[in-house]
Amino acid sequence: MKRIFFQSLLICFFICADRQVMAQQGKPNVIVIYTDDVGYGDLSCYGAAQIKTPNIDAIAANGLRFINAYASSATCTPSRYSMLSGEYAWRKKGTGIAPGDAALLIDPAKPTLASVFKDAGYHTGVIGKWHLGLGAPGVGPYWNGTIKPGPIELGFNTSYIMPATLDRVPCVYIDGYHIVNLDPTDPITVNYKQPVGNWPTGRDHPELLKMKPSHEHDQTIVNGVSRIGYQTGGKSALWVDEDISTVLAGKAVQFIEENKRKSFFLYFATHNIHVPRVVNKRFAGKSGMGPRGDAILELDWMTGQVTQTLKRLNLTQNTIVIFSSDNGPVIDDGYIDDAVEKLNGHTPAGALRGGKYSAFDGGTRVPMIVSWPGHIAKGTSAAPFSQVDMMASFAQLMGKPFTGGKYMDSENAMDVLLGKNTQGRNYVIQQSVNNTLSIIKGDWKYIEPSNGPAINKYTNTELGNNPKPQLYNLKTDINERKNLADANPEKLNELRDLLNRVRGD
Ligand code: NG6
Ligand code: CA
Repeated sequence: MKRIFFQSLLICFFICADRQVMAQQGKPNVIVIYTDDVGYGDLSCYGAAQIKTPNIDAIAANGLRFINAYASSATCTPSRYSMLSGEYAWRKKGTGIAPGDAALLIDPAKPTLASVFKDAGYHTGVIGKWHLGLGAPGVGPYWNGTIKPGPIELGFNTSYIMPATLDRVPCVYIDGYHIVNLDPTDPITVNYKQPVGNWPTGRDHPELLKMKPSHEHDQTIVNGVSRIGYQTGGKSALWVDEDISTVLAGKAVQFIEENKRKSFFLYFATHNIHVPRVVNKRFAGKSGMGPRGDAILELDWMTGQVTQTLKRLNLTQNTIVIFSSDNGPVIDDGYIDDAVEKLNGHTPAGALRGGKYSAFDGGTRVPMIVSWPGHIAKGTSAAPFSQVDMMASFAQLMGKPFTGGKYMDSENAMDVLLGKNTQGRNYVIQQSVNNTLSIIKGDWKYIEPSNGPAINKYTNTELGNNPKPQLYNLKTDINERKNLADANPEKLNELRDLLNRVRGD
């Protein structure tokens, strides 16, 4: 009798456990591979002929490749802010390119892309570039102690990040609330206003540099590369640029392995292909295009580490992978790395005008690939998509759709991501580095008048600023050459009014 009871208990346990697994299988895992400064023309699946990105291309071959997908902004911080918060960054002051010691920019009291998943029972993680500030408002990060609030307060269970950019101090990883390998007897000091300590700078000691700055980037030297900002102390915690791809890919693989039996969301924010482009020796010199091309190869390898892990763990069918970029491409972004000299006919922005920082489409129209085998038909989507919609889209998928105007900027575009809706967003808004806004609706794009500079003198990028309103027909003029503002005042007014309405003017 007793035996039968225990046997039935055991059978019941297995049935229940199985049900649980089934329930979890119904919910796909989600991985967002969010790259840094990868342009519309930088991948072979987007037409690049000089460089091969087989692992990224394989995602595209098995998924949906978007040709009208947009980052919200032409620089990193505001694009990430918009994607993770569901609110356009230009609604909040101080969300431009953040210094390395900025305080947390996203309000932890509000839902985020991460909390959408966490609330649905997912294990959530961020690995890689953060660049959204850390620590309390007005205080900032407490480098030598507990660094909070940060990703964890925004809904990430796991956080392994680099605080800002590759070219900004402090050059350390943060695991959870603490700097990795920090020796308490060698505390870290960071300053963005004045020199601290006695570590050499690129300005005073160019002879110590293995990669020299082309503009700015001449402050504290770490690992033979001078950065933006001053740092002293924390020697044992410093990252080694050549190893970052291995470290971050390793963390991503570990995250997937550890959570293979749960539903998980991973925001994998790669450091590639931002400057300084100091790749692992396995990739150095391999592209024939200098460090920028080598960084693309390294990024492709990192992507392959993720997709191969999914395959090995039999998770490919149950995982949505989204691959995209935070802003358009830049060639010389501050270091002498042969990027201009070795372009060799490669066009990082493809057929688009401008690049990173720009109001022209090169600034924000980015590669975006979505795959979920068995659920998303393979192909190309021309539907307009804005990354600000990720949050409401995944809230919908999680069965907790947003209602009302509380998240007014993020709209549910899940059917667009799944390839079921080919119309896409009614309009897309873009923000340039100097906050010039543009709006695209149908074939038309309006760039509001701006007295900002026409060219970024450092990077030699056309910024798209013009004191006069600009109106382009992207269908017939993808390169934004023929300003039709005078010829088509009705369209101009329609788009300007729509932009003003969304902005709340
Ligand atoms: C700019 C830096 C650039 C890069 C960028 C941030 C100068 C002149 N330029 O201010 O090198 O670091 O900030 O890039 O300092 S982003 O992709 O993180 O937005
Ligand atoms: Ca970027």
